[in-house]
Amino acid sequence: MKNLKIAIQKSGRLNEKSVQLLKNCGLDFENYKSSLITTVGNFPLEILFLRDDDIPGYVEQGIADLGIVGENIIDETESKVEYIKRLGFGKCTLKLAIPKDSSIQDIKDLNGKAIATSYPNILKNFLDDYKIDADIRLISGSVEISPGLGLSDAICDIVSTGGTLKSNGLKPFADVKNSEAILVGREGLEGNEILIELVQRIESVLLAKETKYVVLNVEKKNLPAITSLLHGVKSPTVVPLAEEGWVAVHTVITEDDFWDKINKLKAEGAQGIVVMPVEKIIL
Ligand code: PRT
Ligand code: ZN
Repeated sequence: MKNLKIAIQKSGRLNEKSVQLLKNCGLDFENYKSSLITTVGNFPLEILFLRDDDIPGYVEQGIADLGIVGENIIDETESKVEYIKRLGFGKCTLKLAIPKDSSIQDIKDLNGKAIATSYPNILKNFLDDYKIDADIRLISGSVEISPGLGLSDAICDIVSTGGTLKSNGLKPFADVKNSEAILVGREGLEGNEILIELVQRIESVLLAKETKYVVLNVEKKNLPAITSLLHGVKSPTVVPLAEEGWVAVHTVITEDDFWDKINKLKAEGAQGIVVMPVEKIIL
């Protein structure tokens, strides 16, 4: 079968995590910063290293079969690509922001105002939804300094921690779009066996990342209360301890309700709780 090609960011915020995800899928390749393309040794895949802005277009045109790129870039380039999997990293929000002392209070107040952004298409669609007619000024970098320079009344830019806005005297005003890294594919790739295998591996890596392996000790009389709190992959494993009347319980817990679960387990008599990372889960 013909190798698939996947495009990932060459350098920048998504590069490291994209490379790590593919490596965690068991793919063996050299991450040469200087080359544009590398071949995976143990899987029918080639990796293209590109600027993130070029990835959706390459996938749309079929030069790459797959790509890992921020949703913000897919939307801004208005590329026709298939969403295959949300990857849970590169999370950020495209926000409107205004100077701290701005008189703008409502989205309607943006009428006739100048807004600097690197995302003119997404912003235009957002403003159209609110029937706002603003002057969108395209700036390719350092958007956050434009109000201070008198170039705009507001900005529309990517925010993750909010630190950049704050240090430039700006405050977030409205969320335009949430974004995260997405695995996208060209049209017509459905049913491709290499893709199916790759997606299966990605899913097992993502699932494992959200999960912790937990071992705890509990007195047998408290076991029903403990097991009622746990599901495991199928159900928890219970093994006897050398000390009479005690058992060890092995299970997995998801990250989102981790501390809540641990506190409930402690309240029901769990002791010596050991938590370990999980590498992969194959359902
Ligand atoms: O060279 P290339 O074109 O490939 O990269 P790039 O410089 O255009 O993009 P890069 O590497 O900065 O970001 C790649 C992708 O990461 C983006 O398209 C988003 O999907 C995602 N992402 C996640 C972010 C951020 N977080 C982020 N914080 N992209 C940019 N930022 C910038 C933002 O523009 C602002 O300048 O970080 C600043 C704000 O950060 P905070 O933490 O101060 O709020
Ligand atoms: Zn870019």
